[in-house]
Amino acid sequence: MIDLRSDTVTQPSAEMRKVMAAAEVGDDVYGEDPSINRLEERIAGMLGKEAAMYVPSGTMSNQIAVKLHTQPGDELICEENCHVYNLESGGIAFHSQVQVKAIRGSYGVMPKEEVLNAIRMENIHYPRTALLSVENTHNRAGGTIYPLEAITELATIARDHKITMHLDGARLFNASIATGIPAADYAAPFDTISICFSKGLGAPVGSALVGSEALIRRARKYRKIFGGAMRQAGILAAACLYTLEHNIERLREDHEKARRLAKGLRTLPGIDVNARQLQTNIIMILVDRPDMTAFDLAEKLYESGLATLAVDQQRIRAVTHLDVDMEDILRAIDICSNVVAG
Ligand code: TLP
Repeated sequence: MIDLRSDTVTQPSAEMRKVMAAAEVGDDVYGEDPSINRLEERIAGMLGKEAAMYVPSGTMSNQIAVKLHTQPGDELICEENCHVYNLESGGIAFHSQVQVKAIRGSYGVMPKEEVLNAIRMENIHYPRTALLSVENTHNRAGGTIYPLEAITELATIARDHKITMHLDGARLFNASIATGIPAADYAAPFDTISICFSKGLGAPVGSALVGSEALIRRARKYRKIFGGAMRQAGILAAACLYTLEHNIERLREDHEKARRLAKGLRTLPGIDVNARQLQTNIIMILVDRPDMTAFDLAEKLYESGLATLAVDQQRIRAVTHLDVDMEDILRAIDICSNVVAG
């Protein structure tokens, strides 16, 4: 099976497993796991922030960030298809009792006028606008990059209105590799950043929430409350450290594989890939055929040995990653071609 459902599906490599087996560990609830401490220091440094906290998932780091920046009854502004709002099981309401003002974006980018309009004035009837959340790269928009200029504009607006900013940077290194802009430059305007080691970087488990010393100290309390404080998890952190050493630069290979896949698929009747979405490792395959929906096509592809993810009636998501090579991509194109030809 060629698995293009997500870049979360990768297996730890033999070399990574060796590093994991040799990892120094300790009880992280006491702050005594050397591997976790090293990882936290390293990722904070890479993003130009003071501190970081290792957590089991990107969902947890996003949700802790929302909790950190808000009070019950507050409002959060985000793009309408973003992960934190749509794909975290209602966590914003469940954990933080916060409501969402969702803004329609273009390729994941919120028009700054809309963000300005969404900010609540001081009025007894209104919730307080507490947080602006940005996703870079944007998953559902097709791995699109949030341009640095657009982020800078948002930061000015947020500062003027005393609103904090969170970055869901699950795939921030993909943006950085694609544009050549250092991850720290993207991270600079944000109060907190969530980074995932278990997406394109290829670690089996874990994300980090990154920010100031003061925010991360408070975040550690929420991690405990959320049940995410782990013990000898340095064995996992060692794999994350390994990915920071070995797997960032190679993200460009994933982007190249995505472009190759798109090129092959575009030639098929009733199948298209929007060129503007083709910026990193996620491709949204547009299905416009009288004989099948995206769900039907994804099912047929699966039966033929290609796993993808239909996200709605018209779109299938395919994600390239380190466990598929160019040969797999060419085979994937063949499978699509045969299935579409019936
Ligand atoms: N995304 C997963 C699924 O949840 C859809 C995927 O396969 O892409 N932020 C972004 C932008 C994400 O794409 C994801 C995972 C998360 C946060 C959450 O990370 P995890 O799965 O570690 O909780």
